[in-house]
Amino acid sequence: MIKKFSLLLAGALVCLSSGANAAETWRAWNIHNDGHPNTAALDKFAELTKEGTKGEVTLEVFHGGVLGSQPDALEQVRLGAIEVGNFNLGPIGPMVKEANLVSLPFIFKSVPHMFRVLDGEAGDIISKAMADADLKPLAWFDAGARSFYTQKAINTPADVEGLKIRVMNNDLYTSMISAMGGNPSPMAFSEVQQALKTGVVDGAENNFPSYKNVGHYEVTKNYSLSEHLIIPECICVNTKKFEALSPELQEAVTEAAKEAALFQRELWEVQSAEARKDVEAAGIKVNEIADKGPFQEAMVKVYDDYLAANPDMKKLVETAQATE
Ligand code: BDP
Repeated sequence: MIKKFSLLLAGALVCLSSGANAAETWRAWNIHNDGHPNTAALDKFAELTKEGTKGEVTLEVFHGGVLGSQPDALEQVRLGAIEVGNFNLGPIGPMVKEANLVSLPFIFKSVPHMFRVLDGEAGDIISKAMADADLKPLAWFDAGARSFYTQKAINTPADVEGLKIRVMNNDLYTSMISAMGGNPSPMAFSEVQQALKTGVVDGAENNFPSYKNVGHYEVTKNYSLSEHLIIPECICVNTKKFEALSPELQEAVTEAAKEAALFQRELWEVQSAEARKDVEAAGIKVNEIADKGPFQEAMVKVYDDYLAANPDMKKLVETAQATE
């Protein structure tokens, strides 16, 4: 009897350590609420993962940032306390140097250009560096372009002078605002609306869906189309958790992520146009900037300082710039 029991126990241990049949439940972090394209895309990712892995991997998605701020959630995924998240590459830059490429203002000519860079050599280098840092990207989401919103319209870099502008956590963004004479204020996304309302900051910058979805448009009157940052987002997973899956399950989860990303990109196109219309209907003035040249010129110092401090990033920057 004892022998039989120990054999059974040994068998169970082998099974557990190989991970063979152990069904997994992964926690997924999302900062956005209902009505944002990424929320729908993450629900889709969960559905496709369950289907593709035949229930071997189940995702429990936590929307609305309830598992913490983005920098905290990134640390949690790196530690494996949360398995997966939809992250913006902006706050990843301070953790993974290569990912900072995308946070250089005006590095991409357009969203399609950004995807071409990510699909090429530069994208491979960024993906590998992120995976080495336990943030393996499985697919890329569209996050449009970020523009400034403030009480008065912004047409030139001089209009930013003296304004306190909220930015995401990344020194490149503080340099970007300082280069225009503004006062950068790094702050968690969840605090921005209150900060705008109480005048702690004079403005912020984001894409239309985020501007609308969390009510920032209720407390700022002008959205000026500077489009200074085009930052991709990822479905990123803790590398060790991912690699502990069988090759078949890895493939199924990757497929689910890629399909969810295609779904997200379609949704993004429709819903960001809708978000723009909605805020305009609510009285927001969307201000076209006739000439973005002066903004780009103001960023020369940001590039110079950045490359002087990070000479090893020069090649990656050149690769992105040379991508058609
Ligand atoms: C949104 C991103 C989100 C960021 C947020 C921000 O989707 O990941 O946290 O901007 O500005 O567009 O913090």
